[in-house]
Amino acid sequence: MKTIYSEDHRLHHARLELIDGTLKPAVEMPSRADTVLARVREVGLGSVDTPTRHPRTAIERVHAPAYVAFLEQAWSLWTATGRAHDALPLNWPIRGFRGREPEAIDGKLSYYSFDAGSPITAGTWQAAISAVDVALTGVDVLNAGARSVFSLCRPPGHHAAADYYGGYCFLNNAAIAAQALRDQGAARVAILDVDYHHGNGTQSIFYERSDVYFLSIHGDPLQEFPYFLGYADELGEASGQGFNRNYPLRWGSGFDLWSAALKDACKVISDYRADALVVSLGVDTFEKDPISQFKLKSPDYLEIGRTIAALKLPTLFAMEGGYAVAEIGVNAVNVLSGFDEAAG
Ligand code: OKP
Ligand code: ZN
Repeated sequence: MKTIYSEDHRLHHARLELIDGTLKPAVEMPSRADTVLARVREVGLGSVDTPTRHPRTAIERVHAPAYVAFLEQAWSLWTATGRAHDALPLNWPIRGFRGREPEAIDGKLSYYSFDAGSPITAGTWQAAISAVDVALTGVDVLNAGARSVFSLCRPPGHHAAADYYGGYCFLNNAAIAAQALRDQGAARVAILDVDYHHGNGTQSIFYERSDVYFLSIHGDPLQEFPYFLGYADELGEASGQGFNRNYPLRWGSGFDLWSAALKDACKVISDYRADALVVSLGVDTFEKDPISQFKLKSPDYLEIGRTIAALKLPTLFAMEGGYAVAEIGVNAVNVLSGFDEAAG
């Protein structure tokens, strides 16, 4: 399959993130994408193409225009206050606070985020819109008739909702791709999120809709980030009732439990009669991932790809997490190779 990749991901390079109560080097780093691209080339997965620029309207089909404008301006507002280091928020409006957007940039960072672990840097906006172009160019490849495509997005997107960022995610690449597939003719789109963390942003974007079915396999929110969404009883609301599925798994879960969840999710997708599939491809389920607690092994990723291919759907893989940098290439590309092998 073809890979879509942009060098612009490098423009987002956070120095430090707040983790475990201290500032540590950010785990969501440019070398992650470099390792995946190197592996794509090493195995000869297919051609590597540069994305084309897409109109901002595709982003605003998913994200609130005021939020997109905030992301575009955040760095210049932050540096206008005399700071040259990466921008982080420090407090949030919990129960009883007002939901009004402040004028001050520090207040805006709080208003538009849900964690203190997602630095905004000088190039975050440019990198984020390029990652969207990587996803939307993947949609173009599918619409031109390809069976599958790999959008090597960075920064990731699945934690970003219509109007907030967090979890290293700013614009929701997978959601924007799914919406573009809908807008370009697919009646029903399924999004399968296999990242270790719950795709809270994607779930919330489509929670009241029946035309995009969201399914996620992830660390149990009782134990794992983002903690406040991702339970099994979240089944969708209003018109979206019955079109959302979560598979929370406890810390320490291995491929036996994980693949049973995947098989159930694939049955649901098959019964839904989706026209296209978007896979939020995180490989932080790996046993050696530095911030995660599942126990998947490298060969398991081949099997994931084969299982997804059995759905026989046009499939867009959008890169999400995976922080064991040495193995992220092998693991991500194993999914794609397993898919290609089974798709024939
Ligand atoms: C982004 B993606 C770990 C702290 C977690 C945020 C994780 C964001 C993951 N103890 N901080 O879903 O891979
Ligand atoms: Zn993750």
